[in-house]
Amino acid sequence: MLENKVGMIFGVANQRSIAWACAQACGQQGAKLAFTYQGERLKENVEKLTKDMPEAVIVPCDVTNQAEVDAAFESVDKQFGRLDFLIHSIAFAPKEALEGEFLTTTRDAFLTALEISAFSLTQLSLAAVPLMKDGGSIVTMSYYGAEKVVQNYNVMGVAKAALEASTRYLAEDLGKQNIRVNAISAGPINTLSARGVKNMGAMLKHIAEKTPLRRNVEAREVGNTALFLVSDLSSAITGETIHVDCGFNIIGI
Ligand code: 0WD
Repeated sequence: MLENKVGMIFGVANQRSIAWACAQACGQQGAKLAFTYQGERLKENVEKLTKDMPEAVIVPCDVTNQAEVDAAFESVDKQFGRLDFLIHSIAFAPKEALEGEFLTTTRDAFLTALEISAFSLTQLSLAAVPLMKDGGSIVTMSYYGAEKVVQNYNVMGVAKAALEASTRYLAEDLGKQNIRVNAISAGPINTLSARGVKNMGAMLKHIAEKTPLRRNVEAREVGNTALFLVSDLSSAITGETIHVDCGFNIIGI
C-alpha cells in the first residue's frame, strides 16, 4: 500500500511508543522510513528497534532546537529526495503540571507544553512542505482531554486543543498542495509518556469498563489508523480528528 512512499516518524521513545506502532504498520506496507529521536538517551532504543530496516534513516531531532529540525529534513532530502508522509507523535509537559489543579499551571509549564506538544506540528509541517512534492499526509496524536476535562491532564488538554485546532488550520493552508493533515484522538495506552499522568492505572481500568467495546485500545490499532490516514485510502479526509478509543467519546451517562 505504501510502496515507493517515504515517511518521517517523530516520537519513537521505546517499543511501547505509539510512533513505533505506526512505524511497524507503515513499514509492513512497504514505506521507506526516517526516524527522529530526542536526545542521545533515546538513540540506542531507536537503533535497536529499527535494526531490521536497513534503509531507515535515523536522525536526532529535539523540536525545541530549530537547527536539529532543519538538519533532520536535510538528511531525508539527501537520502530520499522526497517525503510523502509525516507522523507527529510527540508531547511533553513538566510532571508537576500533570497533577492537582489546572489553575496553578505556571507560565513555564504552559509555554513548554504548548511549544513541544502543539506548535511543533506547525513547525514540522512547514519544514515538510518543500519535500512533499506530490502532495502528502501529516498525522498527529491527540487525546480526549482536548475536548473534555480529564482529571490531571490539565495543561496537556489545553495543548491538545491547540493541536487539534492547528490540524484544521494547517489542513486549510496545505490542501491546495494536496497535503492532508489529520489527528488521531487515541484512547489511553500505557506508554512512557502516559506514566507521567497521575492515576493512569485507575483510568485504564475505568475506561475498559465504560467503552462500548469494553476494553482499552491497543497501540497497534492506532498504528493501523495512522496507516489508513497516510495511505491513499483516506484521500478525501483532511482536518479531521478521528477517535480511536473503542468508542469512549460517544458515551454520555
Ligand atoms: O495514552 C497515551 N499514551 C496517549 C498518547 C493517548 C492519546 C494521545 N497520546 C499522544 C501523546 O500525547 C503524544 O503526542 O501520543 C503521542 C505519543 O505518545 P506515547 O507514544 O504515549 O509516548 P512516548 O512513547 O513517551 O513518546 C512521546 C515522545 C517522547 O518520549 P519521552 O517519554 O521520552 O518524553 O515524544 C518525544 C519523546 O521521544 N518528545 C520529543 N521529541 C522531540 N522533541 C520532545 C522534543 N522536545 N519531547 C518529547
